[in-house]
Parts: sequence; structure tokens; C-alpha cells
Amino acid sequence: MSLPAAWSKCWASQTSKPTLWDASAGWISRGDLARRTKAAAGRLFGAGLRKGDRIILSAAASVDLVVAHVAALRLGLIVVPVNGAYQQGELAHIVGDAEPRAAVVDNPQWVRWLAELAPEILVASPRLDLDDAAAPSLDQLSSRDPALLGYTSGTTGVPKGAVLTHGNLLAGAESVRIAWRWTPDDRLVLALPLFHMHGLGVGLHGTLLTGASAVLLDGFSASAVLDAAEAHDATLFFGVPTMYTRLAQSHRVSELSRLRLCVAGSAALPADLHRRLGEAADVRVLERYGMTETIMLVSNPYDGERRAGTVGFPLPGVELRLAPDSGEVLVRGPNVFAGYWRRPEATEEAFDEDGWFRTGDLGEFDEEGYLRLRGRAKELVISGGLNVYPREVEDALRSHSGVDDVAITGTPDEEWGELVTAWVVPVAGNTPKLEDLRSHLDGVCAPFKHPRLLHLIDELPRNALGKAQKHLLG
Ligand code: MLC
Ligand code: AMP
Repeated sequence: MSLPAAWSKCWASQTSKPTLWDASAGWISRGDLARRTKAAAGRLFGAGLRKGDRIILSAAASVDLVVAHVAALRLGLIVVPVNGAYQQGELAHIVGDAEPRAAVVDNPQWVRWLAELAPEILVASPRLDLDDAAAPSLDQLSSRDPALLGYTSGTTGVPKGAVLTHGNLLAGAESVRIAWRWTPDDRLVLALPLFHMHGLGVGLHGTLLTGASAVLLDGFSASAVLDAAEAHDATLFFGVPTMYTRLAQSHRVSELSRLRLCVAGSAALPADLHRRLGEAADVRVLERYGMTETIMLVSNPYDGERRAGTVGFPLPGVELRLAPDSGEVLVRGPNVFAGYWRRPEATEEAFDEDGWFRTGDLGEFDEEGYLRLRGRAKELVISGGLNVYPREVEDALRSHSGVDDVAITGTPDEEWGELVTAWVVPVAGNTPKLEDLRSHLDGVCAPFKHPRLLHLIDELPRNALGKAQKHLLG
């Protein structure tokens, strides 16, 4: 089945039931969503978009953005969600690779960049300010049709588009619907961006599949989340660990206990934070583990102990094992993506000979079978739930006149999980400061990728093959 086919089953009944809220639209009902997405699909069709065309979606969370997303899927377009903090070069890579025919964006700078990069692309705001036109017959899709290109660097190399089919995304949403006892009466406070798997594939798609409702916030603050939970009688909150750190610092933290379930993921939730939230708010946060390529994989149990420092057990439908030599987490299942967009070699490398997807994460099972992630085989820094690929930042810093050699690592940090850290061998007589490096990256890399710490060193430790041995830094 396709996502719209599954969702429209809900829309066909209880049409006046509230489904989505944002600050400007207020509540819209199931019936409104069905009507508005049909009208929006008509406008996209009238503008010449056809099944299989790619459409970039990048904007703050809103009902309009959800309508554009659902309309695109109903028409069979392939949605390419992109982080709005990306700079021109980062956007150019995705535009060149995905070859989108349209982009729905709310950043005026992006409108200019897109006009320069690819003037043939149709650019619209999330309101889809296009001419009205009749929609063709919608929702004519199979589970194998691609629905999303999720850009990620995977375990190595440049960002590539993970092709997620309708079937993958349905399996991903269905597994957490079952595991977390999601029901139509649930109401999610959704303060995550809709351009990553956590907010989009779990928060939004789970809500639509279940026929539940969600309060969309266009950014995160502890008070906005707690206000929304109270004002709308919410039952669920999903967040990255940085959000939970900030909630734990709020004097209102005990208000989290009004929620039925708080889920954390996208980066490791420190065991100590898990305990503190338990004590301060009587909340047993449920930690789970996922990836762009696989949607959700592993979750602590809804019933039973939610064990701090672990991610729990494989979700329904997910097969998981550890590679005997390295302990790398390997997975299989209907949730696992169809391959990287136009990159057969990268796709082949990502799977072993028996079709298991290599996650690049290292794990071990504790005595009761809870999975503990104990590191990564891939080079990756996760800051505030956002992935930073060291190679990309290193390459951009090498062109600084004061940088002779550089390595990027992550330094553990209570608020951000990891802080992007630069280890620089300076050019004699031209030692750069942290601010110099950061401004060198302005306009090149999104701000969340900029180093927050700088260490000056005489040389980088390298192995016999010349590869930097980052584990020896620090
Ligand atoms: C913002 N900044 C960050 C940052 N987010 N810096 C490092 N890491 C981040 N994640 C920068 C801003 O550019 C700004 O820089 C400064 O921090 C202050 O911004 P802020 O107002 O404090 O940040 P805020 O808007 O509060 O954002 C923090 C955040 C956000 C945690 C709410 O980063 C966020 O929404 N993260 C969630 C990302 C996510 O959805 N991940 C899921 C990936 S899917 P300056 O220089 O201008 O001051 C996935 C799969 C899975 O991983 O398993 O889920
Ligand atoms: P992304 O490529 O953005 O989807 O990020 C996926 C990566 O985030 C995974 O491969 C893990 O390294 C990491 N991740 C997700 N959830 C968790 C978690 N609960 N604990 C530790 N790491 C996590």
C-alpha cells in the first residue's frame, strides 16, 4: 500500500476530527486535510509536475508545509526534504544530484540561490501560490514507488539520496504505531523539523497513519512545548536529547508528566539525563534508535523497563544482528530503503552479501537482550540531533590560509551531545582563531557544522597509510 492510500482510510471516517494544528491555521480536520491536499495536488499537476518528479521541501513546520508534502505524495512526486540551514554549496549538491523539478521553500535567500542554480525549477512558498487546476486521479501508487529521497552521507562520502519507498515509510510508521500503542486519541507535540526522519517519518507519518493529531511548532523551546502540551491536552512528545536537556533545565519540567509517552532519539540520551527526568518529572523517557535509510529500528519497550543507556529491542518487522567480527549493527526488513539515488556502487557497499544493511553503528546486547550502541564505525559527529560529517568540514577548512592540516571530531557535551571540534596544524606565522575558522565556513557549510572548539597541534597522528588516527586526539 502507499502512504496516501493508508492515510485516506482515516480521512474517510470521522471527517470533522481535528488532525493538525499550527499557530496560524488553528486546527484543521481530517476532511480539511483531504480536501486541501487534493486542491494542492491539482495546483502541482497544473504546474506540470508528474509522477516520479522530485520536489524539494524545506520550510519551518506548518500546516501548509504538511499539505504540500501530502499533496506531492498523493500525486506520486518524490519528496526531497532539505534542512533550511544549508548554504548555497550544500543546496547546489542536492539540486545537482536529485534534479528536482520544483521546490517548496520559505527562505528568501534560497529563492535567489535556486534561481541562480537552476532557473528551470518551479519555486513556490509552502502556501503553494500556484494557479488552481483540477487534480488527476490521486493516490494511484504501489508500495514500491519511491516517496522520499533522504539526503545523508551514509557511512562514507558525499551526501547521497536514500530512496525510501511508500512501503518503507509505511513499515516504519506502522512499527512504532504498534510498539508505542499509538491510537487515534493521541495528540503529539511536534517541535522537530519536518525535513528529517524523526519529525517527518516518525512524528508526522505516524500521526497520519494512526488517525491521531499533532500540534506543529515551528521551532523548539521548552516553554513552547509545555504550553502546547497543556493547551491542547497532548499525550505524546518526541525529541532529540538536546531538547530533553533543555526541558530538564526548565523549572516546569514536572509538567512533562501530563504526557502519556516521551520518546527520545537521533542521538544517545545520556543515562544520567534519563534518570534525572525520572526523578524530576516522573517520566520514563523511551529511547529508540533509527536512521534515515531505515526509519526506526530499535526501541525500548512500552511496557517493562525502559533501560537508560540502551535503545532496547528490534521493532516489529525489523531483523537485527551484530557482525561477528566488528559488532556492527546489521539490519533487514520492509523498513530498509531501496538504495541510494543513482549510486549503484554506494548501494552495493551498503549491504552485505546476504542483503543486510550495514548501519555503521557498533552495538552489543546486554544480558537481557537490550541493544546498547557503543560507538560508530562511520565518521560522524551528532550535534543537537543533527549529523555533521567530518570530511565535509575538513575539506572546507583546508582552504583557509592558516590551516596546514585539520581533523574534525566530536567532544562530548551535556547540552549538544557532541561539539564539533577542529584539530588544526597551523601554517607557521598564521595561526587561525576559532572565529576565523567559523567565518571561513560562513556561506559554505550550515552553521550547525561550524566548529565550536579549536585545538592547535603540531601534527596529526596518522597511520602508515596516512589516514588520520582521530581516536588518538584529545
Ligand atoms: C542550532 N544550532 C546548532 C544546532 N541547532 N548548533 C549545533 N548543533 C545543532 N543541532 C546553532 C544555530 O545555528 C545558532 O547558531 C545557535 O545554535 C543557537 O541556536 P538555538 O536557537 O539555540 O538552536 P535551536 O533553534 O534551539 O536548535 C536546537 C535544536 C535543533 C536542538 C532544537 O538543532 C533541532 O531541532 N534539532 C533536531 C534535529 C533533528 O530533527 N534531528 C533528527 C535527524 S533524523 P548561531 O551561530 O547563529 O548562534 C535521525 C534519525 C533518527 O537522526 O534516529 O531520528
Ligand atoms: P541520520 O543519518 O541522520 O538518520 O542519523 C542516524 C544515526 O543517528 C544513526 O546511525 C546513529 O548513529 C544515530 N542515532 C539515532 N538514534 C540514536 C540513539 N538513540 N542513540 C545513539 N545514536 C543514535
